[in-house]
This record gives sequence, C-alpha cells and structure tokens, in this order.
Amino acid sequence: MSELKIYPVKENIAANALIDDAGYQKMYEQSVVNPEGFWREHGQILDWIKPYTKVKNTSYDPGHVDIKWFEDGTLNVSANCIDRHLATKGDEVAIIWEGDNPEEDKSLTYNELHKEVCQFANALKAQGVKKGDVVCLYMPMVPEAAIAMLACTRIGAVHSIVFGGFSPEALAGRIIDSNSTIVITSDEGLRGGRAVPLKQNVDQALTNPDTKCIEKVIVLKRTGGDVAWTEGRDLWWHEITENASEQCEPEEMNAEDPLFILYTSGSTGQPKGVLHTTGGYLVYATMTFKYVFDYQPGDVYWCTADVGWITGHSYLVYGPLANGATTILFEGVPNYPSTARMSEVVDKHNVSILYTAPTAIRALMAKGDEATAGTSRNSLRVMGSVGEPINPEAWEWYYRAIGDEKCPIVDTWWQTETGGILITPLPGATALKPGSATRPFFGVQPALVDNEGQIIEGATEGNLVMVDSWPGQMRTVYGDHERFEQTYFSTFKGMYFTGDGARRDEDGYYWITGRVDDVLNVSGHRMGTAEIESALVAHEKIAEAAVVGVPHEIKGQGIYAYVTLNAGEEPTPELHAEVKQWVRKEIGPIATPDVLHWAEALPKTRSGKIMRRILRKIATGDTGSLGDTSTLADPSVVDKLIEEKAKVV
Ligand code: 6R9
Repeated sequence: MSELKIYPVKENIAANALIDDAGYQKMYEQSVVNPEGFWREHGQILDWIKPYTKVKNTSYDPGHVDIKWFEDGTLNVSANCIDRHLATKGDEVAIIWEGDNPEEDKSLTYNELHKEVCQFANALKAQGVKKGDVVCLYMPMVPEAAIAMLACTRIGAVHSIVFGGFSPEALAGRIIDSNSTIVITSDEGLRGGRAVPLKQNVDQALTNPDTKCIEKVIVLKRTGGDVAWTEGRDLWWHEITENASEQCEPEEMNAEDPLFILYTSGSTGQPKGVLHTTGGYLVYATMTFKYVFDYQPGDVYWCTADVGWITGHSYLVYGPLANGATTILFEGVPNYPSTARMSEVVDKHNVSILYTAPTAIRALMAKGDEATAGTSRNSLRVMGSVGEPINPEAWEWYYRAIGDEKCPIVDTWWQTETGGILITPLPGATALKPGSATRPFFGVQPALVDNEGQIIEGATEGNLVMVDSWPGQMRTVYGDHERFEQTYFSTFKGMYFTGDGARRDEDGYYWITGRVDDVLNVSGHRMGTAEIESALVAHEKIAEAAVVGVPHEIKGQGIYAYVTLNAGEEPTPELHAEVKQWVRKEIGPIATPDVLHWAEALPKTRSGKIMRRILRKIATGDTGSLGDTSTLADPSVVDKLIEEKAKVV
C-alpha cells in the first residue's frame, strides 16, 4: 500500500473560501444538535412563495417510514433556478454548451434561458401536459435537455430522464413503470464523433404494446439525420415552440410535490424509480453545491456528468442554476477528438471548478502527458470526484497533472437516493487524504454498523448507514412504498442503509470501500447483477447465468458473467459475440460483459442458492482461499469452474 499522505488546507484557499475548518466544526455541530433550527434557517437559501412553518417531519420506523421536509411551504423550482436571478444577473451566462465538435459551442444568459424555458413550458401545456403528469426525457447533452427539465418544473410536471445510452427495451421499461405521457428526444445524439439513433430507439421502444400511455413524442432537431415519423404522435420541438408565448407563470408547488423520478439499480429485481420532491431536494442541492465547491460569483463550473444520472440533475442543472452560477454542459467525451480535450475545454472556457469521475481520470492518467498537452489549466481552483471510490494513485495524478498541486480535490460520496452529496471535504475546511471522502456534510449523520445492526464506534469498518434524515433524501420508490422500506430500512431497523461499506479512521474520516450488496459500479454506472443475469437468461440458448464484479484498471469494476448453456448448445466464438451483443440490446452498451465464462454448472447450496462468494474468487483467480465448500450440493463444480477459467477469453 502506498504511504498515507495528508494534504493540509492551503492557507490562501482557507482565507478566500466560504468556510474554514472552525466554521465547518461550528456549523456541523449546530446542524446535528438542532436539525430543526439549522434547516429552518438554511431553507432560506431558496425563494419560497408561501414560507414553511414546519421544517422536519421524518420517521425511519419500520412499517411507517415517512419523510417530509418544509411540508407546508410552496415554491417553484424553475423560478428559483431562473427568475430570481433576472434582476441582478439577467445578462450573465447561465449555460455554456460545448459541442462534441470543438468548433461548436454557444451560451445562454439567464434572460435567454428564461425565454426558452417559458416557451417550451407553454408548448408542453398546449400538448395537454398538466401538473403531476410524468414526462420522459431521452435526450443528448444539449441545452434543450436542461430547458426541458426546467420547463417541466415550471408547470409542475414530473420528469423522468432516461440516459441516452440505454437500449429501447430499457427505455420502454421505464416509460411503462412511470406511466409517462410524453417522450422528449432528438433525431440523433452525437458523442465522440458518432451519431446515436435516439429517435429510432424511441420508435422501437414504443412498439411495446404496454407503452400506450405515451400520447406524444417531441423531437428536437440536433443532427438533421433522417428519422421515421408517426403523424399525429410525433412533433418537432422547433415547430411547437416557435409561436409559444415567452411568458409562463410558474406553478405554485408544495414542497412535497414530486419533482422527478430517476431509475437506479439495486441488488434485486428491475431498476427502481427513485422519487425526489420539490422543496427539500432543491434546498439540499443548492446548499451542497455552494459549500462543497466553494462556489463564488464569477466561477465557471463544469460537471462532466450526463443529465441522465443523478449528478447531472443535482450538480449540472439544479444546484448550479439555483445558485445563479455559470454551468457548462458538454456534449462529448473527455478524450475526443484529442486526448487533451478535457484540459482544452478547461482552458477554453476558463473553468474554475471541475467535477468529474474516477473512471475518466484513470483513462486520462493512462495516457500520461498527452492528457494535458498544450494546456495550462490555470483557471482551476477546486476539483471534484464522484461516482466510485477514487484510488489514491488516480487521486494523486488528478491533483498533480490536472490541478498542478494548487486545487483541493473534493471526493464526494453520495447516491441517486440521497439527492445530494453526503460525505465530502470542503475546499477551505478539510485536510485531504487521497482516497477518503472525509467528513459528513451539514445535517448528515453517518454511522457504521456490524452485520447485526449494532452501531460500532471509533476507528473501525462496517456497513454505512444514516441514522437520521436530510432534506435531499428520496421519499419513496415510485409506486411502491413497500419496496422503499424493504430496500433501505429493513436491513438495519430504524436506519437508512446505503448499500456501501466504509472504514472510519482515527480522525473520523470515512473511506468508502464499495458496495456490500450485489450492485456493480462499472465506470461509475450502477448496475444490479440481477438485471444483467435476467438479460442473459432471456437469451434462448442460455439456461442459467451468474454475474460478479472483478477489478478493472480503468472502469473500476468489470463485468464477469458465468453462463450455462441449454443442453445441446455448444459454446462457439459466434455465440460468444452474440451473447455480448444481446446484453447490449437488452440493457445498453454499459452492461456488456467484459468476460464470458462458459460454465458447465454453477456452485449452489443444497437449497439452490448460487454461492457468489466462490464465483467472485474464481473470477479474480483467488482460488487459494475458497473457504468452506462443503455446503455445496456438488463440490466438484468448483474444480470444473477453475479448469474452465483457463479457457476464458
Ligand atoms: C452520485 C452517484 C451511488 C454509488 C454509491 C457508491 C458509489 C459514489 C462515491 C462512491 C466512493 C465516492 N459512489 N460516489 N464511492 N466514493 N466519492 O454516483 O450516484 O449512481 O446512485 O451511485 O456509487 O457505491 O453507493 P449513484
């Protein structure tokens, strides 16, 4: 293991930051001693139409999990992200769009954003979209993605964004589960020089007879590529907005009205619709954005996440815009057309805050100096990381090569479910240890518990839970509150279970060790092993499948799939390619197995449970310590698997 380094807060940074260590200690203390008073005060970070009188009303009690914040207040999200800035910052840039092609970019001021959002909101209304309706977005990374999100919030519609890399089948599943009435998409997307057939995927998704809930498909012209057209259903974005009014009164929403649904993977079953509501979510996204990135007027902020993930919701759109910041929306990928693209974009737009993911950092690190060639990155002040544990080597490289040892790195731990960042350094307050997400944000009360659910104190390792609620917490699984309770509150009664394991050191710093459940994290994308397994067994030649994660140098984790074929089927190279293609089609390219292991049989207990512990060890070649295999129905399966492993390509 590399020597443990500590990077104290630099004096010049602490002096100019919003908050220093003493400030953090004081505010944190207040936030946990008196959460009610703390959030009563800090809820004021937003403009409320009707001020709240109630602040916190939350229960983690088994059978009665109920989470409400600011429940009698009313507000509108788009008014907080746009209208309230117009008087002072109308002509300042809200969104800088950087195209996939480095020659394409544009910016939108807050005034322009206001106009576009109002027009599109009116267009949605004209199509019959009402408060509470669910609108599905399947969009590329263009300003219209943010415009569509904000337009939904303006009229009280609930958006459900599906990442543009998901397959038609995955899209259909999410449309059906959320009962969406409209899909907003574009002719094609553009990433890394390649067109993505978004409209064609929507057409295919809508051939599923259960998607009848969809009444209209709104299509943005992005590339001008050919698309099929269904008269009466399909509408061009530019046609329905061209004569729409530039004024649209924001709908008065209750703090607990639904804001959006976002699907995420868990350890069992199909992805869950995580539901976030209006007031608490926005208070939390706004406040965390401000303090975690030490946002100050004049900053140019760039988050490289796609709007299809929670990071794209909270820290590309809502958090930055609610703070009146300038946020960059990037259509492309960090290494196209040149390896130094990310650094070039930083220089081009004078980015002062950069928020990206370990998988991107590792991919660039592998290219060494090429990743920064010809750039200065002098404008950078704060850098962030999110999505998976960042290994100390990647942290050090990010710090040195990208940040020139000048910028604190905020390693932010959080989840789709948490709405915003829960464990993180603050740039002016926290001494950094590479690989540690460090300390809880205000109002966040993490704890470690053993497998029996007993809280364990001091420097130790265990399951990471939260003992009390924070405003950005998800409220329910859309349409299935029982699943919400079951998934997050039943493992350790009376606590929110994150699904992650963590270590806490003698300074009280948290080190996230990764998922302790059957959830994989591949390039920062969450996937349930169960999801990939069910896609595999849906193939006509496959009898059984088991998926485990294996360490992967760039992606963090790779997907290792054990596949048992039906009797009479032969494992050929053609079938190998076909099965990989099949998973891409069923879920999307991000779920493609890295390794297929043709297994004659899987190791099972006498009650028929697959022993994943053994499969994980065989996949990583750690066969010296397989542990007790005597409970297996047929222990000889193990030797067979080890033998087969030698033939795996
Ligand atoms: C925001 C986001 C959540 C899971 C989470 C954990 C992992 C995220 C991390 C991290 C270590 C960090 N994770 N950030 N692990 N250090 N800084 O990524 O949400 O897609 O729901 O994933 O990602 O395992 O439980 P989501």
